[in-house]
Amino acid sequence: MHVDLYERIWMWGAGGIVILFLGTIGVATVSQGRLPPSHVETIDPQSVFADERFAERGVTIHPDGSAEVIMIAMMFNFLPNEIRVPANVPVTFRLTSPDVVHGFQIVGTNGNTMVVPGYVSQFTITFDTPGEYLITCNEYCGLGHHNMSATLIVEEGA
Ligand SMILES: [Cu+2]
Repeated sequence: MHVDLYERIWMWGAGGIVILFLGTIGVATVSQGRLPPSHVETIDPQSVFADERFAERGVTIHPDGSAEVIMIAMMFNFLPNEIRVPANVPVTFRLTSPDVVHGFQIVGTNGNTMVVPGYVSQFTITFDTPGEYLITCNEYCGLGHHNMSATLIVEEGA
């Protein structure tokens, strides 16, 4: 079958772009630890506040030194609104929403997830630079979306 030369060039060009994009994702996955959110755990969005997993919110330090943060993202706030975690230990964030889809982005870090009603979003991250970090909602969630933020304070380890 005859394929025109220009057609052939475009086909190889388009194929090359696909390989370049997939390669970029592959390199970022391996070298920067970028992973899609993969924690599938469901929750009834109507009873988030009564659910024992989210009844008590805040930071828990486990005996092995790692930390766990329980947080609710809702219109138009994060509960709790200010959290303190130690540096250089794995910090596991567990989030859910009682209303609409929100975002949870720790600005300047790799910590970023969607918070979808009906699901528990979970990811683990280690902060090696102490300081104050801004947490923002990066999914448009309504009229107060631009005010939806929280503060993360990473403290020097003991
Ligand atoms: Cu929001």
